[in-house]
Amino acid sequence: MTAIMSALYFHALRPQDKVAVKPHAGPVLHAIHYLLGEQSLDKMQRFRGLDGVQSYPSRTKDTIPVDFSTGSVGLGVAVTAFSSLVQDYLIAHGQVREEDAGRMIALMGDAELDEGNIYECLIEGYKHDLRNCWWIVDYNRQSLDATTSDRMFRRFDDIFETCGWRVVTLKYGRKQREAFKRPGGKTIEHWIDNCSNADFAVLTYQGGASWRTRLMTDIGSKPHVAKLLDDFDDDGLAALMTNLGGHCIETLVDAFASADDEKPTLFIAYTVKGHGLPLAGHKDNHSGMMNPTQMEQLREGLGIAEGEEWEPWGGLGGNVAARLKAFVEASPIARKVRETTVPAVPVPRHLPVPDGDEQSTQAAFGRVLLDLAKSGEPLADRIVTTAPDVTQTTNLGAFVNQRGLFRRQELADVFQNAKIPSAQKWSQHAAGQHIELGIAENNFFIMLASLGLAGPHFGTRLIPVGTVYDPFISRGLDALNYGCYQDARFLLVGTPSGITLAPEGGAHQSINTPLIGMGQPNLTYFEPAYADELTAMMHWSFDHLQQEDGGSVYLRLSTRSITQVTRDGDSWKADALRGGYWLRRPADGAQAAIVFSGVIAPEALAAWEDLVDDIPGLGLLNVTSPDLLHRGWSAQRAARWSENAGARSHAETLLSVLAPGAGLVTVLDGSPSALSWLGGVRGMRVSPLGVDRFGQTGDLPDIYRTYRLDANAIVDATAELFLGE
Ligand SMILES: Cc1ncc(C[n+]2csc(CCOP(=O)(O)OP(=O)(O)O)c2C)c(N)n1
Ligand SMILES: [Mg+2]
Repeated sequence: MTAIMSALYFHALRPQDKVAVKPHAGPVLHAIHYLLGEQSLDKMQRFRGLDGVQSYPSRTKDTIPVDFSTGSVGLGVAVTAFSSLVQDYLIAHGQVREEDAGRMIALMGDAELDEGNIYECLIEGYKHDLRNCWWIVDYNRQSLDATTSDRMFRRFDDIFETCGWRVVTLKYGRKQREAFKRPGGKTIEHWIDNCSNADFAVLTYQGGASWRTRLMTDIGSKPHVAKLLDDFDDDGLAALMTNLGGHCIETLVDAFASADDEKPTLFIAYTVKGHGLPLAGHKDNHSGMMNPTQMEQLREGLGIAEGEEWEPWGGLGGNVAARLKAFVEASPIARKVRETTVPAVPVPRHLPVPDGDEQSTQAAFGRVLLDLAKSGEPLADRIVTTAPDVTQTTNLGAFVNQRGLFRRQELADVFQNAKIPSAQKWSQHAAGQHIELGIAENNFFIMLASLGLAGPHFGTRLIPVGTVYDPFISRGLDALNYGCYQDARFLLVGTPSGITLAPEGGAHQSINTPLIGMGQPNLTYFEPAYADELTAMMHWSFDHLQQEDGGSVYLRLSTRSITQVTRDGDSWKADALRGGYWLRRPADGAQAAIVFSGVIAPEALAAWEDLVDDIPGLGLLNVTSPDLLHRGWSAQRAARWSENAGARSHAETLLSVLAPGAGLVTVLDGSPSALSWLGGVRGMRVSPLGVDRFGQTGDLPDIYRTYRLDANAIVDATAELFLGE
């Protein structure tokens, strides 16, 4: 990676290019910035320690410019392709100039090619006519555990070329190519080509003498070979045999220069893992550490005096050091475009609440977006919607009808042209604001991550809104985490959700997504029951996505149409946006409350009405965000050990109206543990209802009864609080 990154950062990179550096090459990136004077000695010395250089490049925690965080292999590769699509979107929308288009580059390991998300990305990239993307493979034929399979040799060429990529293989370094031209050289080249990965690794580890013995045994009798080998001493022979393309600066520089158009390009740079070190080639070297003697030998070999290990130009004579310093300071990385803070897109003061006595949160979501699309608000122009083949069934359709699908080259809606009636316009053009993806949720989440980094990456904001069937969040979960880890900003809508999707059956009914919403950092999860709650949450989200200390938002919605409540003013709203509000306020010191989230509201309300005469002052708490309530509560507990002690959490404020020993019945269409923890806030008894086994098909009343989510179950659970065990 040192040679690859030297050639890239000090030669080939352009100021507007962005690079995802594979996790284990993080130290090289930091070393480059150390040479530039942009990384401190202190942080370098504390590599992998608290406040030191992060083990893997991190956008949010490292202080040098990091274009993409990496760590989960495969994702840092695919993200570059999606960022290139985002760049194309911004160019088409006049937010970035074509001449400022950068290359999105991934530096990757060969074992990353085993990750399925790479191939999902290749297919999606081809559909969207991907350009300006380079993937550079450190092809050391080693993964973590061992050497990789020989059978894949050259298969990658076919796969990538099929998907429209150019493949540039850098197999031999300059020294090798020169030797191959000499008498006997072709025979050695042929031998290398047929050598297995494992054999090559073993010989590399063993060194020059072993190379000689093996080559003499295999091909020593062929014309001129013995003579050619004799021209090299053992060290020279080892250096020749491992002078692969990826270690040769000239070869790398030429290869990068050869790809000077916008065609996506895969560079397969052959390397040896641990090149130049005593553990080179050993299959167990993945976590290999050199011992102190080996470190000393390395230092001496590089001509660096003891105590000068951290000297940026250590080991070089004065003249060479000065020239190298000047070279580095004038190199492309020094001219790299730096990220700046981008002004926020104004959020309208008010979003109209969709009307209708009966509504589902999913339909209301579609209406809010449609109204925005028609509104002429600047915010509407920055919204980009995306979905993995579920645009229509998640109610994005109306927005897409208004704003069109995005595609660089116009593509007419053939059905529309043929005058065949259809509710959904499907014309694609450069001004479109919806990016339709194939059914691969990993791609969807990496797309959201890329869109959500438009501000820092391209200096212009987008407001990404993505919809996915709630259960299939799990399919793209690592990619969702990846987006959040780099603080990309997007609005994620998981819909429909829960066993409320009754006739659809267990495979489509999400159960644990509330826990995902609660557990995922940098993502605020809301579960609205009513259309006005949803509208308030969307309004809040459009602002939150753009705040310096904001984050992404996840809305868990439903297709179940429920009767809306009549409101007495707006006083509920502030509390709803903090995680919960009393839909029916309890009497001071009340002995019990029903606590619910989301679509189960009618059942909770019916149970409350059933019980309120028997349990005077019974409360009905609508938890709009188990996530915010829990975060606030645990943050307040943690704050007891810091300066902010004393501030009461919203959960505690809400529950403090009840009697200290009151009982709670909690209920939601999802894992009961999303709400049952509320009992711990003030030490109350809890009877938790929810779903903790797989669902199945059925009519809604049957399903609610079977899974104990109906009003009767809530009434029973409340009664049990008073009757005891
Ligand atoms: C998704 C994921 N699974 C597992 C790992 C653990 N891991 C780190 S590096 C690695 C193998 C890397 O091999 P390769 O990509 O060829 O890189 P090399 O170390 O050979 O340069 C693995 C399995 C990870 N980082 N991410
Ligand atoms: Mg490898």
